Amino acid sequence: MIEYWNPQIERMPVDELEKLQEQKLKNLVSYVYNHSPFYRKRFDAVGVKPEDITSLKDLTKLPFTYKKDLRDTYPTGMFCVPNKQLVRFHVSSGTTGKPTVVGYTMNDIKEWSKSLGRALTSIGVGRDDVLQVSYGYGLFTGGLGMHYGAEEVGATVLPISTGSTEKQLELMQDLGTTAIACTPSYLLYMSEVAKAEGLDFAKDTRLRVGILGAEPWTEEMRKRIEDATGIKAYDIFGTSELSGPLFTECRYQNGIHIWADQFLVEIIDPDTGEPLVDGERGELVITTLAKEALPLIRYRIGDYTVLNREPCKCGRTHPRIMRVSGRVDDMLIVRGINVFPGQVESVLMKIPEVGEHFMIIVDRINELDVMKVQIEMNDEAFSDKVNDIMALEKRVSESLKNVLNLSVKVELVEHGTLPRSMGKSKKVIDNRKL
Ligand code: DLL
Repeated sequence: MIEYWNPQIERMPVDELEKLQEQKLKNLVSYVYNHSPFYRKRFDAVGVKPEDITSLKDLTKLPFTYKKDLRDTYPTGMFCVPNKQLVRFHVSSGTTGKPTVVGYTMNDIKEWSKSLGRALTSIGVGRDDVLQVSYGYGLFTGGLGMHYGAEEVGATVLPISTGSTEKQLELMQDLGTTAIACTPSYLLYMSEVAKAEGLDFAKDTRLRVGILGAEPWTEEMRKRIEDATGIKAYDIFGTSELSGPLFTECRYQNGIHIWADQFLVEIIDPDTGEPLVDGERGELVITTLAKEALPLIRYRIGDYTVLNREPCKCGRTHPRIMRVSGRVDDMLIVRGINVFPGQVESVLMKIPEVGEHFMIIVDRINELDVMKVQIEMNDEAFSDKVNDIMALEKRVSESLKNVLNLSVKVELVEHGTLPRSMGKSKKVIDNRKL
C-alpha cells in the first residue's frame, strides 16, 4: 500500500509551500483581473490592482466573494474562460432563488481528481479496493467527483449512486466492496436495512472504510457508525463551488488536510470579517489557487471550523481544518440562545438508549420559542413501558439542558417514524420561518 500520492508536494516544508502559494496567488489575482469582468469590477471598487498583491500578507486587501455573487451572475457571469473551454457543468440546487452553476475546464477536473487521489491514498484506499460510490451522480458533485478520484488511484469503482438500498447491499457482498462513499445518514440507513435482512457488515462483507460527508456529523456519530459496522469512518469535506468533494482526514482521523498548493485557507469572524488566530472557531474562507474556469477569491464558504497548522503525525505538511460543526446559517437562535444541531447530536449519541435518528422542531407559541427534540429508541434498549419512556425523556432533556442551557421538550417516537435519508439529511424543522 502506498503512503503518499505525491510525496514531494504532500511533505513539502511549510516555508516552501508558502512560497508556492505566494507565487500562485499573484498569478491568480492578475488572471482573474484580466479574465473576469466581475472580479475586475470588484477589485476596482475597493481600489486594488494585481500589483498590490506581493505576498500572502496582502490577501486581506482582496474583497470577499459570496454565494450570492454566483447567483447574481447566474449562470456563468463569474467564469474566467469562454464556454468552449468548459468540459463540465455541475449545478447545486440550493433551497432559495437561482441555483449556482460551476464550470470546469479539463484541467479543473484533473486538479479535482488529484486532490481526491491524495486524500484517498491518505486513508489507504487504492488499487486493491472496490469503492462503492453511493453519493448521487448527476448535477450533484458527490458521485462524479468520487468516481474520478477513485479512478485516479486505480480503485475499482462501483458507480451505484444513491437509492436501491437492497441492491446496494447485494452488490456490496457480491462484488466485494471494501470502501463506500456516501453521506453518514445514508450509511446509517443502509446498516439499518442490513440488520433487518440479517446481514452483518463485519462478517458478511469486506467493507472496511467509509468516506462520509456532504453534511455535518459528529465524533459521537462516528463512534456509533464504527461500532455498528466495524469499519473505519473517515470525514470528507468539499463544496460544489470549490469543485465538489476534495479533502479527507488522514489515517489519524484528526482533522481534514487542505491541499495548500491548490487552496488557501483563512478562518474569519463571520460578523466582522476579521481573520482569527489559528485554533479559534470561525467561518471558513477559501481562495482557489489552481482553478481555471471559476476561480474564487476569499470565498465565504459559510461553514464553522477551526484551522490547525500543527504538524500531523502522517507527515503531511498541509494545514488541517477540524471537523466542520455546521453552517453559519444553520445556527438556531432559540430564546436568544445559539443552538447548533451538532450540539444536540453530540448529546444524544452519548446516551446509549437513544437511536441514531432525531429531529429538532422549533415553534413559536404565544410569542415564546419552544424547542422540541423527537428521538427514536435504540432497538436493543426498546421498551414500551410508560415509566421507562418517561424516565428516558427526562434524562435526555436534562442532558440537553446541561449543554445547551435551554429547556428542551423531548418526545420519544416509534422506531422508524423519523425520516431516513439517502443524501443530505434534514434534522431541523423551524416552524418560525414558515
Ligand atoms: O456536499 C460536496 C461533497 C460531496 C462533499 C460528497 C463531501 C462528500 P455542496 O452540496 O455544495 O457540496 O454542499 C457543501 O455541505 O459547505 C458544508 O456545509 C456541507 N458539508 C460537506 N461536507 C461536510 C462535512 C458537497 N464533512 C456544504 N462536514 C458545505 C460538515 C459538510 N459539513
